[in-house]
Amino acid sequence: MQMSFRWFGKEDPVPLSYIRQIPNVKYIVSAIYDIPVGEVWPVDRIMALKKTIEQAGFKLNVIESVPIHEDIKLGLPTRDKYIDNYKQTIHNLGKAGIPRICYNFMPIFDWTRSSVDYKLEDGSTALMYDDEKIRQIDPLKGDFSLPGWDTSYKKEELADLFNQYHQIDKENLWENLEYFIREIIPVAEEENIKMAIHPDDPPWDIFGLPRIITNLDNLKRFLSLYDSPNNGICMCSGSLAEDKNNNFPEMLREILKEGKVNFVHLRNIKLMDGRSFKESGHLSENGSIDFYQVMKILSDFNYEGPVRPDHGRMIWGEQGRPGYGLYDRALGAAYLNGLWEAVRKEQKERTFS
Ligand SMILES: [Mn+2]
Repeated sequence: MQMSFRWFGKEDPVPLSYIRQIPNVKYIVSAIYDIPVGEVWPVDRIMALKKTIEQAGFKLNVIESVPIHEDIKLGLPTRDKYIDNYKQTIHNLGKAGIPRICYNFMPIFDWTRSSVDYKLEDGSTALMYDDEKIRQIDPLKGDFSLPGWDTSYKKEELADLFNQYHQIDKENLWENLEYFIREIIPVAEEENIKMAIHPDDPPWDIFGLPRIITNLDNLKRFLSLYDSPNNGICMCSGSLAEDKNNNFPEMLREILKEGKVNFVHLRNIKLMDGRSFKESGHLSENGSIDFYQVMKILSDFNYEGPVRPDHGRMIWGEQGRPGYGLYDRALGAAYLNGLWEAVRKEQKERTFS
């Protein structure tokens, strides 16, 4: 298992030198954030990022994310140009020796929450999703902006995108995803890069926009689009467990069985009434996911790929990027390290007794 940590580049308030002091973290997950969606990532920019990370004592093991242009998701005639660009970016990442790419296929919006500073009982703050509040929001009216939204859209552009998505149902989105996957996975194979699709967060339709990477059946359907070790999944515990019907440890086992887990995100969430949930510390008893089970399953399958502690709470007065402060993610890493050591030693004892 490669214990990794997400870093947002030189703008990140958390420096690499601090991350270096978290036990067992030897890998960095990062991206180039100032290249417009759909443009090719130049080799020299990738090499510069890699060099910065290696000079700080890490390996760059996952690019999260290379975002996908809306024209690809919408299946517009212009998609081929953007798919060509995406292929070139995969080639360039391959030239730089990057082994994995994470991406998602959510229309318009990335992760969605109603609050980024919801107060938990212990005085820390966390991201939270209040289903009632989200239902009341019309993203085309008012000045609402939620974390995770691409703020580069003007209102008219957003309205235009919504109109285009009104013509798209889930099956159309599947077709567009399949078209994309059939084009890019052969390139990923050629470059020896493992692709990992991130599940939709939350795993249901938002603002009438279709979402399809949501549950075990859909993960399996996704894998059937193109059977290759290079076409895999980022098993994000928090995103998938937000749906009460999803049993994350069970889903993880199923996808590991198929050998298609290419990345793992580990964070806990606490389910609330209806579809609401709040994010919590990583400890199993603080949330709704049993991380002992999760780590045991990863160990049973001798998972050797990357994992990272996902969103943390804001604790000890830290100011920073919501979900991506240093302290609670470091606690998460330490906790996951402890579970990992225990399950590995248990497994060895079982093998030799
Ligand atoms: Mn995630």
